[in-house]
Amino acid sequence: MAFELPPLPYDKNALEPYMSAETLEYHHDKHHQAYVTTGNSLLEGTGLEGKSLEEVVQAAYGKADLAGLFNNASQHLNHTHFWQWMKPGGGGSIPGELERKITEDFGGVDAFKEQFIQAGVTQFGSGWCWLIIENGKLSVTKTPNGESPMAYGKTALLGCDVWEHSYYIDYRNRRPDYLKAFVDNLVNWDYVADLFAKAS
Ligand code: MN3
Repeated sequence: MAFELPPLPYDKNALEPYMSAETLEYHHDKHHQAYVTTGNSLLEGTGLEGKSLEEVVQAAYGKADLAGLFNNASQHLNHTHFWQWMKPGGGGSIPGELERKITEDFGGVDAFKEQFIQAGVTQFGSGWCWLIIENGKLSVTKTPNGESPMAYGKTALLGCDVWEHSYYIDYRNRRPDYLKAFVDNLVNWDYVADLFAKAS
């Protein structure tokens, strides 16, 4: 099955002022589209054409001859979630069961937010920061470039893209400000809670 660019689940200006329509024009219409287009051309002839996106990502991970396919397919998977990890009027209250689990595993919502932002700030160069669940426990991690915990079968509940293309138009070099706006004003906690429920 060929990769396809999913439509944004909201209007391009719906995340303003925290993420501009211009950022989404570049990030969704050009960057994500490029991962889809390049991924499709690199998928051809690999024998992985009939697999799901997740299966392609996991099959290509760590294989030198499939590195290009991995980068593009993994970024396609990451971004497909990323658009849903945000919503207009996001941030705010966290569904009860997830909030309790965050408090249990991090000591509080603010402590989680601090760790998540810190992971994004300290990811040197391009990459992502993540909230994952493993063996019933939540933790924060970060990955370089197009890699994600999903590449090695872990469950990502929330991820934030810290490639410069994600924030440079709106925040220039101020990655910490972008991450703070993401956790305080953009996160779609209902989507995170759905993923949490499926993983529990
Ligand atoms: Mn990106």
